[in-house]
Amino acid sequence: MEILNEISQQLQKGKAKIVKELVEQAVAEGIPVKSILDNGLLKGMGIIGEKFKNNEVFVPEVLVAARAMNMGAAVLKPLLADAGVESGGKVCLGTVKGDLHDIGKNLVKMMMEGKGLEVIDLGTDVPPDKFIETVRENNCRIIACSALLTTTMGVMQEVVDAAKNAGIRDEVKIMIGGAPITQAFCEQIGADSYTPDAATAAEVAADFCRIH
Ligand code: B1M
Repeated sequence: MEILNEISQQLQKGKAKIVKELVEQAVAEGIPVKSILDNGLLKGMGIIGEKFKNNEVFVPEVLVAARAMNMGAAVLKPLLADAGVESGGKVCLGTVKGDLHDIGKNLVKMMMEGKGLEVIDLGTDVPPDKFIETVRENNCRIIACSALLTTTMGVMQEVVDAAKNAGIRDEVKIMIGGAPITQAFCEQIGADSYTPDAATAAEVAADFCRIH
């Protein structure tokens, strides 16, 4: 669809205001929210990612594209929430220590809230102890960690160890995700779940909290 292509193009140029307006227009035209997300916003971000990898664009361009992505996603957020779903459990979510990538984490948050879960968003650069402290203070049932760097994914092992050391490992499910994460890594560090995308993460989290 032409408008989805336009969203992708404008996102790549970092035109946040235009992206927001185009997303609003796509919603008004009745295009499914998931399609706007996948074929507009995420498609554009994927192309920027490839260009970043190939040194065709640099950090400033990626940052403005990320801002456009977040503004477009914010329009979709209320539409992802299932009306009338009661809060079914608390999730403590963050990008791990040393890692500042938050676009995937923000999507996970949106999708989880759409499933009726209450998400405590700790932001980025979150040390293991902060996850544990938040679980204790808020009685969270899930710790959800995101990492985008191969140099920070090891912090997820520290989160699992910190939960064990704090004596709360049996009370909390630990979910992990992010581009470098795999099922094998999940098993290796003793986490409970790896999911490849935000929508699946929300489904698994809802299952852990036994709400559907
Ligand atoms: Co960064 N960066 N970056 N970056 N950046 C990557 C990740 C990289 C792959 C680019 C590349 O070289 N090809 C590379 C990592 C290489 C590696 O580790 N092997 C990289 C690098 C090297 C860096 C810096 C070191 C660059 C530098 O400064 N020299 C630096 C590190 C800063 C830091 O964190 N300490 C850096 C900085 C940045 C920006 C600040 C410029 C910006 C971040 C802006 C922001 O997040 N607010 C940025 C971006 C945007 C990217 C790319 C281009 C896009 C990432 C993204 O947002 N994707 C990325 C290249 C790429 O991925 N192709 C790259 C879209 C997002 C929706 O996907 O987060 O994967 P993602 O989320 C997915 C799934 O992974 C999943 O759900 C989402 C889909 O539904 N998911 C979960 C995510 N978390 C989950 C948790 C779950 C379940 C699923 O359960 C809990």
